[in-house]
Amino acid sequence: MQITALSGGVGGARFVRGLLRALADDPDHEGSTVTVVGNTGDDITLFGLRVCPDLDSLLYTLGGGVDEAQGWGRADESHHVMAELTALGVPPQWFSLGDKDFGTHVARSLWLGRGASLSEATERLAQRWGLPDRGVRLLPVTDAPIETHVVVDDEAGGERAIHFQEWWVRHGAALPALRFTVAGLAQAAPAPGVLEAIREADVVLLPPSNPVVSIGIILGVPGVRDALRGTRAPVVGVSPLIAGRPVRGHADACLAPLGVEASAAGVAGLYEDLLDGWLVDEADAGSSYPARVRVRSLDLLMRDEAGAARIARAGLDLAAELR
Ligand code: GDP
Ligand code: FO1
Ligand code: CA
Repeated sequence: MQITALSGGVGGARFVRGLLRALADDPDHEGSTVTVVGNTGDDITLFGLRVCPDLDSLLYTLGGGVDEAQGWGRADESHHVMAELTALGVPPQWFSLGDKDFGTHVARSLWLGRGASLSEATERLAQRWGLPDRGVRLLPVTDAPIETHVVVDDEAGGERAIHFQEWWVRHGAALPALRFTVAGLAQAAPAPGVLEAIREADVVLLPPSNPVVSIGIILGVPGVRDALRGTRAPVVGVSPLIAGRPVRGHADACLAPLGVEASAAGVAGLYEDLLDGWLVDEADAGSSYPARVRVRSLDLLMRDEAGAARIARAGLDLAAELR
């Protein structure tokens, strides 16, 4: 079976790790392949290096090297390079990169600088993390450099755009977002294999990633929505909100400027006609959902890999019902 998942960083990576566990535990899914289309709107150039947070969360989580508590960055990290950059007064200091993490950014930037595409650089990193051996292919949604920016009020009664990471990390998403823009999106084509992975999938999964700045960015790359509308595969999503709140992070602050209710039903509406099935937490079983969407409720907390596998299995079961 060919499974395609669109994913952001921490939440998506944990879900995909559970999906791999569910597939490994089920003999019926012997030989299944998983293609993960990763969000690149979070990407940022720092200290002259290209940093791809969501791709790196996916690489480290699926490769077994992630700082489990954070869901991003490497386990057992040190920060000597950052300390030296701080001593040298080199900004920014609000985005903390670990020493091992710097290795990823130096290698990726070197390869890109020599003319490799982001897909090619990502493939080399995926090999280092053993993803092919796990039947996983990780594709950036596009090879074109895109960046999500957040438009906020400036002090003079006007507006200014800041990089998503500055809004999310430096300001903790506390500055009210007026709207999101994605620099470079109009020129962005889906990376090689992305549209085929959606069109030829047996199942397309939307993990409980941030619906606006993770899944939303992927859907905004020209061609992706049409491919999702055109695929014969059932599209099954997992709500990132439980009882009206994100499990972590600030997805509610991302939904507000879109005028979308911070709820499982609100997010289902945001995915509108793309969604065939929707997994919601038991707390949200009683809400009303778009008529065309088949809803299943279950405990939607991924407390550990087994919990994520349980949810992934429910998603595959719902997809089988919908096929
Ligand atoms: P990011 O790019 O690092 O922000 O990660 P994602 O966009 O992939 O996922 C972030 C989303 O995952 C947040 O909106 C969380 O609410 C959601 N999330 C994290 N853990 C869980 C969980 O255990 N269950 C569910 N349903 N959602 C979760
Ligand atoms: N998140 C933070 O809250 N603080 C940080 O200092 C930070 C550093 C960082 C470095 C590399 C990386 O790949 C991710 C990092 N993140 C940090 C998380 C990052 O903002 C999130 O993973 C997502 O991009 C948010 O959707
Ligand atoms: Ca992200």
